[in-house]
Amino acid sequence: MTDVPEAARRIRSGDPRALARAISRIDDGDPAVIEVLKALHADTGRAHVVGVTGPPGSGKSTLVDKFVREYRERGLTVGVLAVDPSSPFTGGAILGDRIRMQSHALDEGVYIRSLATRGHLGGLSGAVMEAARVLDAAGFDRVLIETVGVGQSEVDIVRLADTVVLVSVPGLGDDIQVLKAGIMEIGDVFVVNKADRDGADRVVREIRSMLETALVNGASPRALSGTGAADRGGHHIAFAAREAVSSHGYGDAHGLPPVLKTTAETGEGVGPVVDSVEAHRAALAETGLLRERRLRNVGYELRGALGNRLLARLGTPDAVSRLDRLAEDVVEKRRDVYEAVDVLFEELC
Ligand SMILES: Nc1nc2c(ncn2[C@@H]2O[C@H](COP(=O)(O)OP(=O)(O)OP(=O)(O)O)[C@@H](O)[C@H]2O)c(=O)[nH]1
Ligand SMILES: [Mg+2]
Repeated sequence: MTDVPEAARRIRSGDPRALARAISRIDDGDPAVIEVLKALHADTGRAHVVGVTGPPGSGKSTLVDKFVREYRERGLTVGVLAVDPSSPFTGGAILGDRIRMQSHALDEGVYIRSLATRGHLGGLSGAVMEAARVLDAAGFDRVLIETVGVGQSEVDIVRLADTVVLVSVPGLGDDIQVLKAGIMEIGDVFVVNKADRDGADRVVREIRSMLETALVNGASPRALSGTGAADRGGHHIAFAAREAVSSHGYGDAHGLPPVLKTTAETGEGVGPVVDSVEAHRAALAETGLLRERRLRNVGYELRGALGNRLLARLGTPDAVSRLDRLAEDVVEKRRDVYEAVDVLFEELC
């Protein structure tokens, strides 16, 4: 049994053991944690959530480690979630992450945790959202979420974060194409890491020209402002509110989001990235887009949660046999598919 008020109190006070416990329960999909999350709800919404995504091995963890340092120097506290959806492949990386984490181990203003999200009902993004809320309630000023940007996970981070840092590296060849396809919807701050390698300037130019092309091709403020464009992200504040944006130093004079080079290993270039994230944060707040973005993200979350609940109901023995009987009805031509769905929907909702 969990003493809910006590667990919530300890989380609010930032007790690392209470944080670890709650996040483990989220990770394991233990429904008992829901009461704790409910008790914390009123304490959430203060942290700025920054998603860091990009291809495997692009240096995200190294960068995040440097972001943490930079934020600590600026007097801000930081919670970090490293999402590891496919442990067989990233086992080594997790080990590397552990070593990096140790440099902050004695700092109370930092909490770092990886998430494997075994069997969470709400899927990966549901668990990450919940864990981020726990860190938010614990009072961390910034919550950084690292996810590997492959396929859908890039999109997921857009649905979780207030600001998305998209990391790329020189020498990936075709991967820039992958980036191209989703680039407009994803990044608020573009980082080309491993700038110590050949080709970084070329990648910067390529990203800039893609963003410019997108701007010229009618990336209208309306379509990108977050209203009426639910699925395309509504992400580019730079396109959406240029005056407010430039007054905060986010983006350039043409309304393009920043594209910056870093060498995460040495920390070179990291300060300006954090400046850009902070400028984006200020601009979001100023223009009202922060609220819009959060409304949209919670909308996704609600839809996902409802879908999961319905799926869970479909999995009960009663529902399974009902479904089997309806399938029989369809095959025997007693009902058509649409009628069968109507019946199921009526019974389940
Ligand atoms: N040359 C160079 N290597 C770097 C730089 N940043 C990171 N690396 C190296 O790139 C490798 C991967 O770095 P990580 O930080 O683990 O990359 P990641 O994106 O977190 O990797 P996954 O989480 O496995 O996707 C490590 O060997 C780092 O030391 C950099 O700026 N320059
Ligand atoms: Mg990593």
